[in-house]
Amino acid sequence: MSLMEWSVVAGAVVTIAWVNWYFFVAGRAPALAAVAVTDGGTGAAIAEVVIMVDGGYSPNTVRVKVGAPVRLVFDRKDDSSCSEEVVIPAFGVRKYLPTGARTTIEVTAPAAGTYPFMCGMSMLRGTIIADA
Ligand SMILES: [Cu+2]
Repeated sequence: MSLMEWSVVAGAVVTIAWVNWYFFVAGRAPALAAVAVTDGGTGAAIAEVVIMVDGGYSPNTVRVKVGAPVRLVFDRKDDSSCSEEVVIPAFGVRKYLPTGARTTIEVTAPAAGTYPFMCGMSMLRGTIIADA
């Protein structure tokens, strides 16, 4: 093959690699451990994690401890009607998220397992993973 042909092949390989990375790796925000902060009122440690809502949830996976209350702070940036509501079925939560504001939802996982959360239409999705 000529140098020109080799460079076309190399370009295609790089493009394919990038596309795979973009869709299969970059799109998945890493699981983020909930950060413990101290509750000023009771002095008890409570985990808190900020989840940015902007066409999706970032991070979209949150790790929590079974039996420990955790504050999910939804920080909504976009104004698409899709993300205006967040639903956490396992906890009976359905909450409106105003754009440009932080909405705090406190949950306590009763048992180890995964608890999905999603927008009102189940298009945007995230997962709470509870470990003992
Ligand atoms: Cu939606």
